[in-house]
Amino acid sequence: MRILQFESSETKAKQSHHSTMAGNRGHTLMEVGRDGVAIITIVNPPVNSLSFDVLRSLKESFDEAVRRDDVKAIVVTGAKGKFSGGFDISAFGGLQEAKERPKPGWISVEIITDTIEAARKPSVAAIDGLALGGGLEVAMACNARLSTPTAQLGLPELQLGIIPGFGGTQRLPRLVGLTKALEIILASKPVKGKEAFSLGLVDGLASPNDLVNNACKLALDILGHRRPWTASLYKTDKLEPLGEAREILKFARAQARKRAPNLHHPLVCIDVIEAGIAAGPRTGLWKEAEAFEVLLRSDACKSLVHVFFAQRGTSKVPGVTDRGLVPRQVTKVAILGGGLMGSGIATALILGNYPVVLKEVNEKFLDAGINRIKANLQSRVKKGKMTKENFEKAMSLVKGVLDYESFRDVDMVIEAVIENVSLKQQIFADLEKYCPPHCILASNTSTIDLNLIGEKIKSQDRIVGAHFFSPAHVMPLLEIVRTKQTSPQVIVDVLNISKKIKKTPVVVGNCTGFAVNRMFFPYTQAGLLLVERGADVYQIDRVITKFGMPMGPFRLADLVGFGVAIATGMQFIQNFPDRTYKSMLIPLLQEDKRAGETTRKGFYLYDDKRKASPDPELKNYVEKARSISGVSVDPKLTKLQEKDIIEMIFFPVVNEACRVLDEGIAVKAADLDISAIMGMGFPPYRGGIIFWADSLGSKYIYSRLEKWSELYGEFFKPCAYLAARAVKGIPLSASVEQVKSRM
Ligand SMILES: NC(=O)c1ccc[n+]([C@@H]2O[C@H](COP(=O)([O-])OP(=O)(O)OC[C@H]3O[C@@H](n4cnc5c(N)ncnc54)[C@H](O)[C@@H]3O)[C@@H](O)[C@H]2O)c1
Ligand SMILES: *[C@@H]1O[C@H](CO)[C@@H](O)[C@H](O)[C@H]1NC(C)=O
Ligand SMILES: *[C@@H]1O[C@H](CO)[C@@H](O)[C@H](O)[C@H]1NC(C)=O
Ligand SMILES: *[C@@H]1O[C@H](CO)[C@@H](O)[C@H](O)[C@H]1NC(C)=O
Ligand SMILES: CC(=O)N[C@H]1CO[C@H](CO)[C@@H](O)[C@@H]1O
Repeated sequence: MRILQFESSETKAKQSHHSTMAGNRGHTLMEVGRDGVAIITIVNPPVNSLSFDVLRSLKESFDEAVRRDDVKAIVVTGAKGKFSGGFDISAFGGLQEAKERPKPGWISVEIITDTIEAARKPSVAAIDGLALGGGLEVAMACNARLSTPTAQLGLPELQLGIIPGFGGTQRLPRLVGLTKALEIILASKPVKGKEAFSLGLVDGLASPNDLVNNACKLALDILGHRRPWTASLYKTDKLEPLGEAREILKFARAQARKRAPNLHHPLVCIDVIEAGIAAGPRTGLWKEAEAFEVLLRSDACKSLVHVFFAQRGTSKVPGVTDRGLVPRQVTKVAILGGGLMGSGIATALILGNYPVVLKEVNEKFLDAGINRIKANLQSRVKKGKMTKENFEKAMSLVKGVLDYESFRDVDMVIEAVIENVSLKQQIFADLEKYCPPHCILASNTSTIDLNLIGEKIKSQDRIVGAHFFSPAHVMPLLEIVRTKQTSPQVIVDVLNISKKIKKTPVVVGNCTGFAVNRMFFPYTQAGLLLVERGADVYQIDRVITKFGMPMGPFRLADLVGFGVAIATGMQFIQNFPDRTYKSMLIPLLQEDKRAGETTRKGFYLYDDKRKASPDPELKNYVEKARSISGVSVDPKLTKLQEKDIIEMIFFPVVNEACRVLDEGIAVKAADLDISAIMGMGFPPYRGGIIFWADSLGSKYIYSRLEKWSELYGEFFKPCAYLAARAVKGIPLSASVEQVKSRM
């Protein structure tokens, strides 16, 4: 191992402090070893993100390294085992509002290209942990790269509505070829060090301990012409000839349009890459800088940056996670019920490395449950997401049982049996008997009141809802449902588990449908109301899909199945009679054995491959439903504009979301944004349900709903929460305190 020897007279560690902005956000450190290699370390915890301060300091360190006679070569690395997580995302807001706007090209041309890549001394990036976004772009500007086999390298910028802005669109294709570069950039998918090496993105691999040492040697080898001194920007050997490149780009454009027809920035990214190939990398760099500036201020970028922070903010719950509580160790989890839900939850847990006990009522059901888990895992093996070896390991974490004997040392139980109150009450009484006193008692119930379930037992502070979405091992959201009695410790514990099993948690209160299903109940309801008054089922679904939802309300009802749809409908009618629209359309279809996709007939007809097509017969059912309701066709609603359809379907959803906030079911508006995106597939580039609503304005939404409630009834009536914000013209995301302060 290389020991850095420092002589205080010769070697001065340099720390830059540029405080032009409020506070200092990171810096670089430079140390020069006896071998004459300057090691520049990026320091900005937790992920060494590239703030303006870091970038300025990086330039200064490079300038100094080039100037100093005792420096022969340069190594760039990141502090504490992480190269860099990329451009500081929290600085986006400042850039968008032009608080700090550096001149275009200051970073990508002046620093990355003309300072780092053009330095008269060779530089090597030593990459451990992660080199993402701007981090990888800095690394690509060095003359060579070494990484650890497990480091993550990628350009995830498109996920944030922008394109790589520090030369990534130009250098990545030149290092790994166009096809692979497009794959990495368009899918925002990082590659591991090992793969990066096989692609030519890095020039060698090293263990974390040898990394910097080997990088220094490599830098000196480059200086001594034993290894090539390469500027990535001018490499051409990996780049396809222009004609071939144009074909690849054409294909990529078609793919991008198909995958996300509403997104513009992936196409801009492809254009910028093409500009560099056709007119040279320097031109490409300037195109990239221009496009970056424009995209940074786009609605998609603002929305996606909001989502980035909102997603990380769901696990911050006032009054719960700010008390200094430490999550307790959970080493073993029991699951009751090996049905669709139970086996999905078990799969999610073993994927998170938790040993699981699965209890069923008899051998037959137990076998079926275990087999479902097996099938879930096998499908991952098939997709290449899991090795055969890890499959065996995962299966060994499950133990099937028929009694409560092995519940004596479990730390958490998740109940996922059929929805039957007296059965669930019996189960919770048994659990209290068999499980240790600290054990968390969770239920996957969607419709039954948790307080009712816990009524018969003493340990109500241990009861919590864990509402997974189906299929539980695939869907990313977990609603953690607390009652008034649930202890903060239990919530902190479940938050910790949800992260380990890679779910995004939202903590919600107890109400019919919790946050997601309650907010989206009016989605189908509004559709039914419009159809009974003359709108077209298939047009509604088309417009809503074009807006960005994975499915319109009718295709979704088919997927869920009318049995479930009617059952949940009843719940809502009971709990919110003032605003449920009672249509007979779904019951009429159900009566005729058209119960949705599983019966191959619902609003659509389904072929062998479950492809949906419109059914001309549907209009007969619509007419029948109409005559039962006694409503007549409104000519205005037969020729709605797309904008009207979108608003008439989603404003009732927004209205219900406002009630969810008003009742304290969700603790903050951003949590509902994430719930809508991860629970219902609301398009993230619109920022989530409330963020989108606020882009239209509370006043506008209120006035539209008010008008429709006069025309079409209570269903549209704007709630008090919405009214209070509309009156003052302030956002729906404004808290009660914020509304008060605007008096
Ligand atoms: N510049 C880019 O184009 C770009 C795009 C996506 C992600 N990233 C970076 O990659 C990192 C890892 O991504 P992930 O999805 O695995 O996230 P993650 O949630 O795993 O993030 C890891 C850590 O980064 C912290 N973090 C969050 N926001 C940050 C910010 N603005 N600046 C610095 N640190 C922040 C988090 O608190 C967390 O501890 C992100 O934190 C982000 O800095 C950069
Ligand atoms: C869970 O809690 C433990 C402490 O009990 C902590 O060490 C760990 O980092 C937490 N995990 C996550 C994913 O937050
Ligand atoms: C609910 O569970 C109880 C207790 O196990 C049982 O007696 C009853 O028949 C069940 N009810 C329904 C509707 O399945
Ligand atoms: C829980 O939700 C149910 C159904 O809406 C309701 O009847 C009950 O009062 C709620 N309990 C609490 C404590 O909020
Ligand atoms: C909300 C929820 O997931 N409920 C499920 C609990 O588990 C049973 C048994 O698998 C399902 O039938 C419920 O739908």
